[in-house]
Amino acid sequence: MSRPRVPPGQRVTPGFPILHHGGIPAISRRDWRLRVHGEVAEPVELDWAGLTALPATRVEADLHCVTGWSKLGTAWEGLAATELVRLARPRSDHLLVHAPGGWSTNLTLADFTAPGVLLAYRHEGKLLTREHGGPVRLVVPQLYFWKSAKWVIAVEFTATEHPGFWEKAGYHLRGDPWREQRYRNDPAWTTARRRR
Ligand SMILES: Nc1nc2c(c(=O)[nH]1)N[C@H]1C(S)=C(S)[C@@H](COP(=O)(O)O)O[C@H]1N2
Ligand SMILES: [Mo]
Repeated sequence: MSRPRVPPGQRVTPGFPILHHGGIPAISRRDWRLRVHGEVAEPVELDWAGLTALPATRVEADLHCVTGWSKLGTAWEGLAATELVRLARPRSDHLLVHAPGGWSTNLTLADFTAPGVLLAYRHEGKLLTREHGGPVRLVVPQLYFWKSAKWVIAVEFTATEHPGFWEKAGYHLRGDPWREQRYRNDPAWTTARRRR
């Protein structure tokens, strides 16, 4: 049996809304750095040249924002998150993805290394725009789109699970759209009922 393309409680939008907390940080490709640190055997620092010298992966993803819009069939290119994990060799199962201004989101190692998770720098064949998270954003296709951190500057492996920005504000720690894990206390199973 095949499941529907759109998760419960979502509506497809033809546009590409721009959504984030706070302002749009101005990070040039020349100044951008990614640090992979914390509970890792091998801390990693990558700049733009280093990132784009690594083999790129192309992924098609359906995006599901927790506010209710979904955008289907988006194209991304970048470094597979599994490659970063291969380089850094984490010693823990939890991580925080950091953006400027103190914004972060938490992921498990299993979600970070799931198929299709990318440090993306191209979208629909073009370099990623600043509004959508350029120079480099995360794309985590299997979870609500808030987990896809824009303007990624660090990945910090942590010994235990630490809620990120929206997770501290009451959103779910995992955020699986197929199980409608919108808010912290939502059950871990699918309900047909809309909540907002
Ligand atoms: N750094 C950062 N990344 C973020 C956010 C944010 O506030 N800050 N918002 C998230 C949310 S809620 C969504 S829906 C998507 C929106 O990405 P878009 O603006 O490219 O559509 O970015 C996610 N990544
Ligand atoms: Mo969102």
